[in-house]
Order: sequence, then C-alpha cells, then structure tokens
Amino acid sequence: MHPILPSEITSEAVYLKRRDFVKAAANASLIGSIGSIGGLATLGAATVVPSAEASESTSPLAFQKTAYGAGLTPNTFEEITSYNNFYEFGLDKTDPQANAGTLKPKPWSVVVGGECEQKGRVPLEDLLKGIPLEERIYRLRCVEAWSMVIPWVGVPLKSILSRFKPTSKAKFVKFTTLMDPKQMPGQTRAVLDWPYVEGLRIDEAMHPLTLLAVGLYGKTLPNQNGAPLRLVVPWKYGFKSIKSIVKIDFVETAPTSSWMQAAPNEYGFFANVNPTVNHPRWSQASERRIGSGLFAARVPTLSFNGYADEVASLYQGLDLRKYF
Ligand SMILES: Nc1nc2c(c(=O)[nH]1)N[C@H]1C(S)=C(S)[C@@H](COP(=O)(O)O)O[C@H]1N2
Ligand SMILES: [Mo]
Repeated sequence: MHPILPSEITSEAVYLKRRDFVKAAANASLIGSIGSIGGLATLGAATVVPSAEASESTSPLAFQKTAYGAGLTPNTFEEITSYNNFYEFGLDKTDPQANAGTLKPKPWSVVVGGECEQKGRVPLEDLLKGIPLEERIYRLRCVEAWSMVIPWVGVPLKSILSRFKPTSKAKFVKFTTLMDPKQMPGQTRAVLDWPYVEGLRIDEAMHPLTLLAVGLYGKTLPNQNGAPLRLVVPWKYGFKSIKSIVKIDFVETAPTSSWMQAAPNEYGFFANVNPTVNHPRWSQASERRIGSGLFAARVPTLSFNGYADEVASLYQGLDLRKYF
C-alpha cells in the first residue's frame, strides 16, 4: 500500500528476501542440531516452531473474558504473529516476525501532552494501573483487502484518556510510534515520513469499542504486533491501529496521518471500513480471510467491518463517500 515506485519495491523485496533466506538457513541448522541432540526424530523441518523472538518476549497476562466477539473464530497465534504490517521492520508480511527482535518493549513509557490538564511522561505500568485488562475478540480488516480475527487483551482507550483530563479544546487525539532506527531498522528507509502517526476524532477515541491493546491470546504483545502498546479500532482499516505508541497528544485540529501524508488520494483520515467505496487501485467489496486456504472464496466486507450498529451514529450527516 505504499507509494514508492514498483521498481524500488521489487529491489527492496529481493534484498530483504535474500536476508531472510540467510536467517532462515541459520535457524534451520540450529533447529536441526537441537533435534539431533535431543534425539527427537519427529522434530523435522515441517515442525512449527513459534518465532523465537516472539515467544521469548511474551508473558502471560491476567485478564477478564468479555462477550465481544462471541461467535467469531479467531485466527491462530501463528497466523496473527507471522503475517503482519509493520513497515518499521520491512515491507513483506513476514519481515516483522523476522526482524522485530531489535525492539525493546521494556521499560516503556508514554508522553501525554497537548490539550489536557495532566501532562507528562508516564511509565506503562502506571498508565495501566487499576484498569482491569479485558479480552476482546475483534475483526481486523486491512485496507489491502485481507482480514483476520484477533483475541486482543487491553483496556478501553477512554479509561486511559480520561485520566489526563482533556480540555474542551481537545477535538482530536494524535498517536505517535517510537522513532529509533536502531530498534526499528526500517526507519532508515524513506518508505514513510517517520515516525508513524495516526489520529482519531475525540468521540472515536472515547468510543467503548476503541481499545488500547497490550496483549493477544492472553499474553503480552509480540514485538511484530506492536509491543508493548498499540491502538485497535475495529471498524476502521488496519492502518489506523498504530503500533508501539510512545506519544499521545490531545489536539484541536485533525492530525495528518502518515498514510494521508504519503498518498492523500488513497488514504483518508476516517478510513472507516466501507465496502461501497473502492480503493483507487482495488475493490473493497470483499476480503481474503487469512488462514482460510489458498482457494477459499473471498468473504463480503461488512459496513464498518461489522460494527455499524455500534458506530454508524458517530458519522451521521457526514458524506462517507467524500470523507473516506
Ligand atoms: N507503527 C505502525 N503501526 C502500524 C503499521 C505500521 O506499519 N507501523 N501497519 C498498520 C497496518 S497497515 C495494519 S493492517 C495493522 C496490522 O496489525 P497486525 O500486524 O498486528 O495484524 O497495523 C497497523 N499499524
Ligand atoms: Mo493494513
């Protein structure tokens, strides 16, 4: 979905694949030697070994189950953690899992500022203190027309934001991802104008569906999914759900998100999932559900990604074909 020339994409993809291949070869020989030491003949190349980087850094969380997503079948942990968009670690879907080991999600703090009474840097533990973690199973619909179902663990964003006492001038909330090319090597390439920025209208940010996620499948977020803290806005295209957040600002005017800035004719501020408004380069009427198999039929995309009953009223009087 990025705006650089196809020729550049190809050369970068080839470069990254070559690097992945070297890594994969190294991993394969390591697994092979462990297998032979342990005498486990069944530990062949086809055995699914969860990403070392991901599984080593995740730890169990205490959380409450909720009714959100009852009836949805989640994707597997393996699918959710091996098919990602996180351009700070490369452009291919497998790059974040392969490369995000350099991200250090602990210790972590978030700087809160702008139009609010309580400002400052807050350690992540303090930010979450006293707010019970909930599990919510949500659909994720990427603007590229693939989708997943993910069992997030997190807190309603509203419960965090209200602690900072936003003023009446706080009409929007701006979110910023970590900027550190040492931890996020993709930031050395001018794919986007780093750091990654996203925004919500204040009523969207305060909506009960909007989640600040710290985990998935009952464990802390794997790095490739936006550790340690990421936004989840289930009725909007996935790019709104910004990862590895270090800054939250209450602002008076609509922030320009990274994707609006990169390609304003393709990506808008609202980015509500809408099967009747196509992307300039592809249809948004249907989607490919990850894990459903190579030859599975595409499934129809739902208005507001299936959350219309909860959120459609936020946009009354807005021409959703114009404000995409
Ligand atoms: N900082 C940052 N956040 C990001 C992205 C990114 O490249 N960088 N990609 C977005 C896109 S396009 C999608 S679809 C989702 C993917 O989330 P997942 O990899 O956890 O499924 O993250 C979003 N958040
Ligand atoms: Mo996406």
